[in-house]
Amino acid sequence: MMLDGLLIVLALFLVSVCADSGPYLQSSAYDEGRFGEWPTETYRSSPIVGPALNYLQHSDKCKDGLYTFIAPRGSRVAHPGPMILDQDGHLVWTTEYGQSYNLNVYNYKGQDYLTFWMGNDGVGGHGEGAYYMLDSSYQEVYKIDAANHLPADLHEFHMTEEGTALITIYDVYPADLRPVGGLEEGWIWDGTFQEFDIETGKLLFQWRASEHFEFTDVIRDREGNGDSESRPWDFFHINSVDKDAKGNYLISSRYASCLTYINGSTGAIIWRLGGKNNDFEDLSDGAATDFSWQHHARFRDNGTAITMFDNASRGGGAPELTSRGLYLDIDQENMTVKVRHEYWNPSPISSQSQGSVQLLDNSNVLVGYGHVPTWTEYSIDGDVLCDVHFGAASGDGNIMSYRVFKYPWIGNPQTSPDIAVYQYEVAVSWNGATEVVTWALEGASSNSHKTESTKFVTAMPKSGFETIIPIPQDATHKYIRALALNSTGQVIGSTKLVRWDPTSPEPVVGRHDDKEMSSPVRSVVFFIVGFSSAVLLAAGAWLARRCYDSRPVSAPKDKERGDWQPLDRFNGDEDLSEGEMDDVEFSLLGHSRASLQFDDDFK
Ligand SMILES: *[C@@H]1O[C@H](CO)[C@@H](O)[C@H](O)[C@H]1NC(C)=O
Ligand SMILES: *[C@@H]1O[C@H](CO)[C@@H](O)[C@H](O)[C@H]1NC(C)=O
Ligand SMILES: *[C@@H]1O[C@H](CO)[C@@H](O)[C@H](O)[C@H]1NC(C)=O
Ligand SMILES: *[C@@H]1O[C@H](CO)[C@@H](O)[C@H](O)[C@H]1NC(C)=O
Ligand SMILES: CC(=O)N[C@H]1CO[C@H](CO)[C@@H](O)[C@@H]1O
Repeated sequence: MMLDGLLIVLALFLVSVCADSGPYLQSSAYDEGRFGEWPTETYRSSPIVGPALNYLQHSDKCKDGLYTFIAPRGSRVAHPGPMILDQDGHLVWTTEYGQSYNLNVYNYKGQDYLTFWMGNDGVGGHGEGAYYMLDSSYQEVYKIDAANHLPADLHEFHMTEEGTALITIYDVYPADLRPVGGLEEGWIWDGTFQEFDIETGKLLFQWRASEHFEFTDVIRDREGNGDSESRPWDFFHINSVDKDAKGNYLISSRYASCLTYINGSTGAIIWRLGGKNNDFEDLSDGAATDFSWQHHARFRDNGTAITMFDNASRGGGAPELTSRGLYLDIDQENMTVKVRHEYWNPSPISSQSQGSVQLLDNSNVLVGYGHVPTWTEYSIDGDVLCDVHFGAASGDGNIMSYRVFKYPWIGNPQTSPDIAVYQYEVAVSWNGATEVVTWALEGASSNSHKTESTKFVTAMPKSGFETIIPIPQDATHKYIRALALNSTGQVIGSTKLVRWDPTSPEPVVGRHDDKEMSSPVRSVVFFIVGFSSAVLLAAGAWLARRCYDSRPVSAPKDKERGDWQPLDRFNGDEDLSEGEMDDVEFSLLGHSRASLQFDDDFK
């Protein structure tokens, strides 16, 4: 049974595994940290570094054509930034934005946007920054700050049905802390949220926890904070905001271990679920209300249910308590709550911060484990379908993604593809392009850029982030370029025309120009229809044979690149000892080092 499963997985990955060397399958070497805490995928045509994943479980039921959206960060992530991965675990897009959070997709005015937070995340376990909205060509269209000159916090950016945005803010605010043994003139980080109009920035609603909560309502005590403006007490720790059809809000307070339902016109508390002032009768013997330090609370099923990530432990507090995804039925009339489903990882995870729960359209449930570099896709009933690591299980909290989501996505970058040619192989990639189905090589005798002088050489189906295309031994062209073809065989992009000399000891790399717009290419139906099937079949057979010969999937994947040299000196350095690794990473991170001073009780 197990073997059958493995064979199926092997077959699934056979083609896609070829160009990119990952993902790994049930690799203990990976989880023991033998490829480093942050195993990466490196490429020949691009200096971009992608994550290498380890699939502990895999099922066709997770193959829904959706993309996975993560923002890996932490001191061990060499090139942090938002990342899109395809359903086989290959990188689709990333840009080194730095430590970013909460990568999501929202449809706004008929267009899909990537949304994520960027800023200084070293401010007391939350952040001061802004949200960015990138369109399908990865251009920054909106940069969103909070209203009233407040900095946007990293924990929430949620768009409502009406096209307004909900964001969280941690505002330094004076407070009388005598009820909790503090000063009369003490200081707090006030848990604040706003709803505003994205287009105009007009503030529609603002709410502050200190106006509605007593300081004695929360679970976390002051822990030495609150005596000065430079060291406020984060008493509430707001970390999610949702809005229902009635116009009221659902917020999550990590430090009160409760969810609160808030009147959308007055801001008054309507009810609280969990924590010290729970208003619900728990029909599941406590299992529906004993959540703690939770994240990402969302109304579901038109307000009759709630999902959340129940961390169960905080900042190393109780590592024996296991985090779970939680799907609750709530009856707001009779004030009862019961567990509909729980989502438990097969190898118990105690995530000390962050995390998310997403209900997918096919009714699967995606749980992101926040502080732990894992995401798991469950059936609605809680059976594990796919269990994926994006950092070594032996790691120590240096790789995390605040939340993890899956969405459909179409990316048409404004850059053009990248190419590298060495001996009789071409490597080609196009950061962010989702519509490429086939790569076609063209040869030319000069680089005069006259398209009439280029001739078709060969073609390969796109596989992974980077596709390797063998050049036929009888080719005699002096110049080579690769054309990107979409599913209807039309050319949607072209690399530079690069010099090809199979006897050259150096690879030739043709990188796109960072500032360029789409390069002009012939917009005609290429050879692909008809002729293409023959090419694709031959290519597929070649690809399958090549993979089978060279890559025994059960063994730890070696990162041997033959005579190819990595473009970036960090690339392919997975064999460095731990000590050497530190130096490389920190010199690369350089400027962003200051923002890596995490609060010990982060998020
Ligand atoms: C919210 O407050 C308004 C104004 O006081 C009140 O009319 C309404 O019933 C409240 N809504 C809920 C759900 O309590
Ligand atoms: C959703 O809930 C609202 C308010 O409770 C109700 O008016 C509406 O009919 C519900 N919609 C659906 C589709 O059930
Ligand atoms: C509340 O309880 C009553 C009595 O058990 C029941 O008839 C009613 O349907 C319940 N309300 C909801 C919203 O389920
Ligand atoms: C392929 O690209 C062409 C040219 O951009 C476009 O007109 C066509 O709609 C694309 N085909 C698909 C299936 O997207
Ligand atoms: C599921 C789980 O482990 N729940 C725990 C959440 O935290 C509270 C308080 O620490 C525990 O009592 C629960 O057992």
